[in-house]
Order: sequence, then C-alpha cells, then structure tokens
Amino acid sequence: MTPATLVDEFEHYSAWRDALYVRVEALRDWLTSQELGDNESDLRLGQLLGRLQEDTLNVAFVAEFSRGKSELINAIFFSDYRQRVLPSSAGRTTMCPTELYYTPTLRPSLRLLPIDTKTQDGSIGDFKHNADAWTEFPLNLDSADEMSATLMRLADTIDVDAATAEAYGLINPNDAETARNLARDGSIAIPRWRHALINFPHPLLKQGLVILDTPGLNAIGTEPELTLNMLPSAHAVLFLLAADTGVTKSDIEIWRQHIAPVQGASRARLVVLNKIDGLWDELKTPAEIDAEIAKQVASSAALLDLPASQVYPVSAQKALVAKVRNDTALLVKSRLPELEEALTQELIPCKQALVSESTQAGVEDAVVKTTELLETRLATLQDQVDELQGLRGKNRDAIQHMMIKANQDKQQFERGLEQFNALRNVFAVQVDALRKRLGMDTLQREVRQTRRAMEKSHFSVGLREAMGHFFRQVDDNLKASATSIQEIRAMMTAMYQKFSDEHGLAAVNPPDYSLRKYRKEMARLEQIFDERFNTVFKMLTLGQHQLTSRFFESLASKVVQVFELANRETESWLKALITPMETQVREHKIQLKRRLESVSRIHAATETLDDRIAELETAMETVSDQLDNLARINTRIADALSDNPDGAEWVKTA
Ligand SMILES: Nc1nc2c(ncn2[C@@H]2O[C@H](COP(=O)(O)OP(=O)(O)OP(=O)(O)O)[C@@H](O)[C@H]2O)c(=O)[nH]1
Ligand SMILES: [Mg+2]
Repeated sequence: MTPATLVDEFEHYSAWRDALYVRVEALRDWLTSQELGDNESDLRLGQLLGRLQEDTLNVAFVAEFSRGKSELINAIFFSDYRQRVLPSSAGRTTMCPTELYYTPTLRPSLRLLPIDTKTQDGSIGDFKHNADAWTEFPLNLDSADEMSATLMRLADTIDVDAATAEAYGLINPNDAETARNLARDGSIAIPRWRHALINFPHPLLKQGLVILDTPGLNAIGTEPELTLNMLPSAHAVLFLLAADTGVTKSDIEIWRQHIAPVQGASRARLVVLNKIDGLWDELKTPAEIDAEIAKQVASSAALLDLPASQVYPVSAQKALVAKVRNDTALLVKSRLPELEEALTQELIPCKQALVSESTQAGVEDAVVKTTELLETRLATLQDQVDELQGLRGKNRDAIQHMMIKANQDKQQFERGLEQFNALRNVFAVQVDALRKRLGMDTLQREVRQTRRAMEKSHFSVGLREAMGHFFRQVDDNLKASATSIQEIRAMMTAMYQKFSDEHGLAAVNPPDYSLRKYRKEMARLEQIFDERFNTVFKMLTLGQHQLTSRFFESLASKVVQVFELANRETESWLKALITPMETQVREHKIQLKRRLESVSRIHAATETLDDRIAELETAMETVSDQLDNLARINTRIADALSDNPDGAEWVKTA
C-alpha cells in the first residue's frame, strides 16, 4: 500500500537526518575539543544542529471551505483509526488553523488558543511559548470515539457582535456576506479558537511530520501568521479543489494570493481535485468517467495555469471508506494511492534536498575555514622547521666540525705553546750567554785586566800588547755575540714560521740585527789607539806611563759607551724579537678560548634547536592529524549527505 511507502520513505529520511545530525555534531564537538572553532562557525553549526534536531516536514492543506481538506487528511494519515479523526462535514467545519504534530515530552492532547487573543499582542508563534494561553483537552488514544468527540471542538464557534468580530479582524462590515449574516440578529458566528495544536503519536508525526489543516473562507487572510510564516515554511502544500464545485473565483483567489507566490522551485505543490466520486455516474462507462475526470483535471489545471500532470483527481471520502473497509478496489478507484505516491516522492526528496543544501553550506563553511586555518598553520610550522633545519643542516656539520677543529687547534696550540716555552728556555739561555759576552760586567773585567797588564808593563811594547789583547777580546766577544744574535734570530724566525703555519699566527719577520757597527766602532777606536801609540806613545818614557793609562781609561770608557749602546740596542732587539710572539700567543690563546666558548654556545644552541624542531614537528603532526580528522569527519558528513541520490533536480517547476 502506498501509505506504507510514505512511512517507509519518511522513516528513511528520518534515519538519514539523524545520521547527519550525529556527524555534524561530531564535527562541532571535534572543532570545540581541538579549539579550532571560532564563535561564528560555532554558532552556525549550533544553529544547523538545532535545525536538524527540530527538523520537521511541514505539509499544509489549503483550500476554500468544504473542499474536503480534513477528509483527505483523515484518509491519508488516520485511516488506521477506522473513522474520521478530524471533523469533516458539510459547510464550514474546521474553524481554525490546526497543526498536527508529535512532541514526545507532551501528552497527547488538543490545545486551543482562544480567539480573543487576537486583540492581544503576539503572534501564534509567541503564544506557543505561553502554555497558559491555551485551553488543553487530553486525547484518549484508546477511544477513537472520544478522540473525535474532543476534536469536534475544532469546529466550535461563538456568536459575537459586529464590533467584536471587527476587532478580531475577522469581518469586513462592508462585505456582502457579513452584511447578510448580521442582518438576522445582529450577531455573527466566528471561530471560537484562533489556533489548534494536536499532539498526536502517529508514526509519521513522531518522525517530524507536521500537518497543517486550514479552515476555508477568509481564515488565511485573517491570520497573518498563516500567510507570512506557516504556508511559506511548509515543504509541501496540497491545494484542494472539489469536482462538484469546479474551480470557483474564491479558489483562484486563494491559489493566487496564498499559494502560487510562496511556492519556490524547491517546494512541492500538489493540486488535488477532490470529490471525483461525484463523477462516478453509474450510467456511464468507466472510460467515460475517466474522460470526464480528465476533462475536469485539464480545465482546473488550465485555470490555475499548471500542467495537468500536477493535478491529482481523488475521492478523499471514498478512499477513507475503502481503507476503513479494506476495500482495495474502491481505494484504487479513489485514486488516492497516486496522490500518496506523488506526495511521498515529491515531499521527502524535496525536504531532503533542502536540508542537505543548508547542511552542506553550513558544514562546508566551517570545514573550509578550518582547513584553511590548519593549512596556514601547517605551512607556517613547515617554514619554521625548514628554516631551523636549514640552520641545523648547515650548522650541524659545521658546528661539529668547528668543535672538533677548535679542540684540535687548542690541543695543537697547547703543544705549540709547549714548544714555544721550551724554545723560550733555549732563548733565555742564549740571551743569557749573549748578555754575558756583551754585558758590561765582562767588559769591565776586560778593562780591569787590561789596566793591570798595562800597569805591569813598563815598556811600550807591553802596553801595546795589553791594549791589543783588550781589543781582540772585546771584538771576540762582539763576534761571538753577533753569532749568538744570528742564532737567536734564526731560532725565532723558525718559531714564527711554525706558529704561522700551524696556528695561523701572523707571519712576523723578526727584525734583522747585527753588531757590525759596534765592531766597526771598536776597530775605529783601535785604529785611533794604534795611530796615537805609533806617533806619541812609541817613544814614551817611564814618566809617560800615566799618560798612557789615562788614554786607555778614556778609550775604555768610550768602549763602555759603545757597549752600553750595543747592550741597549740588543735588549730592545731581543724585546722586539719576542714581544710579537708573546702578544700573538696571548691573543691566539684568547681567540681559541673565545672560539671554543662560542662553538660550545652554538653547540648548545644546536641542542635547543633540535628540541625546537622536534617541538615544531610534533605540532605539525598534530595539525596534520587534525587535517586528516577534519577530512574524515567531512567525508562522513558528505557520505551522509550523498544519501540523497537525485538532489533537488526532481523538483517540479511550475
Ligand atoms: N462526495 C464526497 N464528499 C466529500 C469528499 N471529501 C469530503 N467530502 C465531504 O465534503 C464535506 C467537507 O469536507 P471537509 O473535509 O470538512 O472539508 P474541509 O475542506 O475540511 O472544509 P473546512 O474545514 O470547512 O474548511 C464533508 O461533508 C465531507 O464528507 C469526497 O471525496 N467525496
Ligand atoms: Mg476541514
């Protein structure tokens, strides 16, 4: 049976929606747990979930009065109760808009909003939040009779005067019908209730189906909520015509004013030509009857500017009877199954497409935003890692090398220093020897010896010999000192070269130094002595001995002067020789120390660099995992969404 199909389809839809809800909820929870959601996307997903949870499938039945809306609802949804659930009778029956739904937290009931609330502020939506405003009648599900008796209140009316009816916005005193009604006793029958809510545990209602039954006549026009909210938010609108009345002026008015404008391409809209049983003329053949029905369908469709395929001819009354009596033939004849099938096929995929669309938009927004955020985060982390790794890649070897090199250099330099110190000892010995030979003490001794020798000598030959010996001695010392100086210089040159080669010290060329000028000076002095001796002292008598001694003393003091000069110069040369080396060695030691310190610092930094890279890489893994998770969650949502095989393409456009 087709109603089973509607139930099945609707159940399928509900399961789809529930699965979607769970997956979108997983996305929101995950974003929250990962601290990735901003307020805006959080709010959007929250709203999305709210919509999914409160998701309803709203089907509205709209028509002029007495077209059989209530009867059709009974036939489609409540035939299991084997009688009319909603009141349906000739003339105006349903007096107020009636919503049928199910909220499990509330007991089955009929709740009615008194008509006088029309003078109060607030829409029906506002009053829905105010339980006290409603008059509640429980529904006894075990008794169909009791239930339909209770539901008879939907037809309640009250008589009020014209002013009250006008105050409620229900009448236009200038209207011809109103004038006719008022003419009788000055009062007018108006609906007792403004709105009705039926909480009823029907399987379809349980899954979120909401049926809106509307009263005919001007009810739609007098209740702005219907025009502005309920009809536009309905996912399917069934507009009823009746075969017995044909398409009247007021039918067209309702259609044009309230249904045609609010129907978008994504909404289902079915036109029902009811009461076709009136055409079941027993004197006509079924073919003739079918032709008659087809003719009415065509003319109705033409009047509503619709394709004939969108008009479903049915007999709601006979369908209800057929279902109650399990009369399959009658049910087929009622043509209700075709309508039900159309309703099922249009309503649910349409609704699913709508929900799918809004869910996809909301999810995509959050996923795209989060993916971008994570990708940026990942790229930034990657940049940092690349940078640090580049540093490490370069420095790691370099620093390692530098460490080794610095240590090697240090060790080598220390060995060099040992050599240097050993050399300094040799140097010191040599300098000592030099100083001894060249030193004033030595000279003074020579002078003393010469003086004594001269004193002993009473003859000029002896004097000359003593002086000659003095000069030879002094020159020998100078010669030996010069050799010593050359040796010292050679040794220091080699040392400088070695330190330059091995430790990169500046290649200092030790200053050249010789005692030649002092030897020349001594030679000149000896020559002066010789000349003087040959000319003056040669013939000296004993009395002239003192004169010779004084001459020697002056000569000796001159030699001492020369030697003092030579010694000063030698000392400063020695200083010049060793000082650069000492300075360089000291500086090199400092440099080595600094180098080691800085290499150690860099080395230590490389260790923190590793830590930092490890940290960043962990962060990257986290972000990668987040991206994977997000993609997985998104795929799960997409899988859930793709349950809708045809999308919204099926939607009929009119
Ligand atoms: N012959 C016939 N009568 C029907 C059919 N459907 C409904 N009726 C009768 O038409 C009358 C009006 O039916 P309702 O269901 O009350 O019509 P409605 O559209 O709900 O009318 P309001 O509630 O007044 O707006 C009732 O007497 C029904 O028995 C049908 O298919 N064939
Ligand atoms: Mg009705």
